[in-house]
Amino acid sequence: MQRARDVLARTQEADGSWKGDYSGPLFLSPVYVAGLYVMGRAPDTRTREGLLAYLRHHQNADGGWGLDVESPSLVFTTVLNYVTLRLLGIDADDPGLLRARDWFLPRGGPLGSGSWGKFILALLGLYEYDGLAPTPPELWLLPRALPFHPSRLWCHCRMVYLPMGWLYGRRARATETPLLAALRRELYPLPYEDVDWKAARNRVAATDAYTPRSAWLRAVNRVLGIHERFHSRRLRARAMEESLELIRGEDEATHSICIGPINKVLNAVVWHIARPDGPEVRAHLEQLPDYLQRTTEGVTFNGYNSSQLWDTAFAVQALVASGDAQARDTLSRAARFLESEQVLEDSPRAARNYRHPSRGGWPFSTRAHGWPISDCTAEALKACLLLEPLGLNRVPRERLAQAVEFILSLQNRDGGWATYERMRGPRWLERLNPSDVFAGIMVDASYVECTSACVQALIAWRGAHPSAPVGRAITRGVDFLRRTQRPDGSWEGAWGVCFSYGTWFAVTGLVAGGVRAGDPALRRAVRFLEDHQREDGSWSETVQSCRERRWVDGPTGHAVTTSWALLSLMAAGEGESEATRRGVSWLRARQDGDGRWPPEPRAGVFNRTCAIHYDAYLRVFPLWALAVAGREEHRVLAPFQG
Ligand code: LAN
Repeated sequence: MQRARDVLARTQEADGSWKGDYSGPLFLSPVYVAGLYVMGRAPDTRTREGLLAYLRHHQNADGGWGLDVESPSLVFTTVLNYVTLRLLGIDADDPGLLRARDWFLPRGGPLGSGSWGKFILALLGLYEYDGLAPTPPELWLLPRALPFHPSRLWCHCRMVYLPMGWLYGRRARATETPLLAALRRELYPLPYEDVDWKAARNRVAATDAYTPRSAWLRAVNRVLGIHERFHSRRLRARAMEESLELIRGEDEATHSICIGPINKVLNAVVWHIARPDGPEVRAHLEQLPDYLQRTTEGVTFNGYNSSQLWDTAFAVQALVASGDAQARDTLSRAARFLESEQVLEDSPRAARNYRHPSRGGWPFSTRAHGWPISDCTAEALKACLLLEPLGLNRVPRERLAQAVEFILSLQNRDGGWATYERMRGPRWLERLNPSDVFAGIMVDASYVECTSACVQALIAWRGAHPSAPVGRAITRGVDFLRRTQRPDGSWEGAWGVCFSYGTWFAVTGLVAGGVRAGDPALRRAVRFLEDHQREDGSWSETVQSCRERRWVDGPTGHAVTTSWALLSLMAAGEGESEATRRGVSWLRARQDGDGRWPPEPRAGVFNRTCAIHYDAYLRVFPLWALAVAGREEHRVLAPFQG
């Protein structure tokens, strides 16, 4: 534990946070490079070389690229990364590119790509807009009360489709160059002129069709296609203005960082076209490098501007569990970071921009990012409340109370919590998911992770302020956790891999909520985990679990999975069991001499298909599990237990 604590202390940033690699997806760098190209720009030499090295490193043996660095090849990412290498100056007869072409041509090239790939190619002039499912900006002008108004979509989804709608309305297209003309010849299995674009709308290769297009979606696309043929110009102009205004709102609320990597780039392209060389473009270009990540394998585009707040909140909890006396300096610097990153006001013109009030919340990365999240707020609040009795918390009481208000304002009618907002749209909207490659992107629904974190934070708050009116919210949250247990005793995680992650949240949430060891729900969870323990005492789960929605082991044990399993077992009252003892021995034996655990597959995921790297998890969760195992009372949140 001491060595693991030292590793955390050594890797802390000057501002008190932990800032690490948040890479993994392989569709983000292409959006970045394509966006720059449309804007008549290119990455600087060092970045260019890094991007090339990274893409070369992560080309699969079959010649393609996966959705993420661990996934089998998709047409979407193979075609986009092929184009990226070409835009960065690699020749078409490069052996790596020849292998890529051999992989994607039999699958139709761009014609087989998931829909977002087609859109980026259209922007580059490598695909015709006629071959896209329409994304008319007029949807924003529909009455807000309609269940499918875009403001009801999950914020990440609506913020991607907002600039897409504007760019679609404009039929935006890069200035023609000889390279683009050559690419149109290289990418397709038939001459570009002979492509049947209408038919191409409905085409998608089997590798890219994770979420099949429903009959509903096909019908909606037909209606939108008819609208596109006959739409009124005046209405289009108004819709374009409205979209641009909302894009401006997003830029203002996020200091041009934007909610995520895709709308970051697309908004920049929108401004490049709407106001070339205007102040908006300059502001965007200044923030773009925030998303670049230098790794030992080269340079890539991160999934967020950072994961700093999230990692810091967890690091604090692990360090406190391991004994604060040895980590006071580290904790005190972390406390300063937590203090400086709370969002203190609502975003500008919040209602106009369909934004939920933000005051009191914490974001995933930094305050400047401007989008606070339910569970990030909850984990930060838990961390502050743990620091309070140590005399290290710096967030004043009124501001902690605002965080509690923020959490309460986000509870859904089903008792659970979603991510950034309350659930706004009906569940059937998921049937209209047009992305092909992702699942669960349409509505922000309740998740076990967010719900557990919020329940635990409210319980911690009540521990410090017994008269706080949070009892009903807690009870409803606990009911939600109970209701979502699967028949096999597990919970399915949405943002980490997968059942071990979900079960850790659910069990610790239930136990914090007063559910006692021996309760049938906990007993079933314990049985589930014991059933998945490996011969050597470890647990192992891969992102394939999320894709297939059943537990899939990796070839070796994983320290992060093992830690989640152990933390669950100990919280459920199994601190002295044989399974726990064997798991702890495995975890200890796995630690290196310098206090680290060896690298292992990615433990983060989103939208059920894409793996993402949480750099701090390997430093935080094993320490946390060992810390709890070393205590007499194997409790996870000793001070708060309800
Ligand atoms: C994230 C990052 C943080 C994450 C947690 C807070 C850990 C989670 O508990 C709730 C969901 C959330 C906020 C989350 C949602 C999906 C995100 C935003 C990401 C995984 C980071 C990147 C991903 C985003 C959707 C990537 C862009 C792709 C699209 C499909 C729009």
